[in-house]
Amino acid sequence: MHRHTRFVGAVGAATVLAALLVGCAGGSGPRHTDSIRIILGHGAAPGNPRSDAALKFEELVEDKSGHSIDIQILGQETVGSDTEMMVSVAAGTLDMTVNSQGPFATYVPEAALIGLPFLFENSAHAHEVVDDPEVSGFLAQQAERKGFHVLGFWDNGMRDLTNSKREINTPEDVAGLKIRTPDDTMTISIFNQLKANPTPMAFGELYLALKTGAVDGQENPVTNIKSSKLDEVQPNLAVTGHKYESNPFVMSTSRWERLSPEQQRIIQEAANEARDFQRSLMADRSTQIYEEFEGKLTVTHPDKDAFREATAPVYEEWKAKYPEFFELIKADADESRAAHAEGNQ
Ligand code: TK8
Repeated sequence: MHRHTRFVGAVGAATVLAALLVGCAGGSGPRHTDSIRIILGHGAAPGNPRSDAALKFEELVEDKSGHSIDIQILGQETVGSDTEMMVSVAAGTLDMTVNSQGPFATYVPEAALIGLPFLFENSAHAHEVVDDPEVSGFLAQQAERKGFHVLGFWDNGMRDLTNSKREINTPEDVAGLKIRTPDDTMTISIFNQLKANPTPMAFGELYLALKTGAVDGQENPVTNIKSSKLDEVQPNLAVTGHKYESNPFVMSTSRWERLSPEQQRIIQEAANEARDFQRSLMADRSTQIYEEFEGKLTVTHPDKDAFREATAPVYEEWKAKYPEFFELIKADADESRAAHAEGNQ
C-alpha cells in the first residue's frame, strides 16, 4: 500500500513536470522545442502606460524571437509589491520587473537622487539626464553587483500631490498632513521638510488607506492616480511636480547570464523600443488626464518657487550622503535645463 502510494506520487510528479514543460513551450505562436519562458512582474494597473508597454515588450520579444522566447506578464502586484518583486528578482525567483525608483534605490541608493525635489522641469528633461551613459551606466554597474541587470529606465513621471483635507497652495498647507509615500527615502526626506507626516506603504494598499482616511493624501503622477482610481477618493489635486521618478526595468543577473547573446540582443532591443513607447504614452495620456481632472477635482497650481525653497535642505542632506553622484546628476540637469524650461506642465 505504502509502496503503491509512492508510485502514484511519482507518476503524479512526472505528470506535473510534463505539463510544466509543455507550458514552457507554449505561448501564442508556433511552438519551439527550445523555447524559454521569462516572467515579468510589475505593479501598475491595467490601462497604465507601464502596463501597456509591458504588453508591447511581450509582443516585441515574441515577434523578434519567432516565439522562441515567451514573456509572461504578472502585473498589478500579483507577485508582490514593488519592494517584494525586487527581493524576488535579486533571489532569482522572479525573472524581471519594471519597478519603482524607491525600491530600486534600496539596492542602488544613488538612484534616489533622480527624485531630488524640482531637479527636472519635466519628463523630457529627466530622460535626457537618466539616459546619459554616465548616469545610467553608473546605476547599472551598481545594480549588477546586487544581482540586477538593468534593461533601461521607463518613465514614472512628474509627481503631484492629492489629499482629502484641503486645497494646497503653499508649503504650509502640506504641514501636518499624513501623506503616503512609496518605499522611497527621498520622498520621505521631502515630506519631512514640508512638515507633513510621511507614511511609506505599498501602492496596492493605497486606495483603501485613502478611502478609510488612514492617510490624508498621497503623491504620484496623474497617470497612476487615474489608472488606480485614486481620484475617486481624493478631491484635491495640487499640481506640484515636486519630483520625477523613473521605473527601472531590471532582470535577474543570473537569468540574464543564462541567455544566449542572441536572446540578450532581442530582449535589450525590445526593452528599448518598449521604453520609448511607454514614455510617449506617458506624455500623451498625462495631458488628457490633467484636462479631465481640471473638470472633476479641485485642482490648484501652487507656486513652485515656494516649494523649491521649502525643500532646499533636501539637497544638502543628499549631497552629504552621495557627493559624487550628486555632483554628476546636478551638473547634468543644470546643463540641459534651458532646453526644457518651456513646456512645463
Ligand atoms: C505602482 C507604483 C507606483 C509608484 C508608487 O507600481 O508606489 O507610488 O509611483 O508607480 O510603483
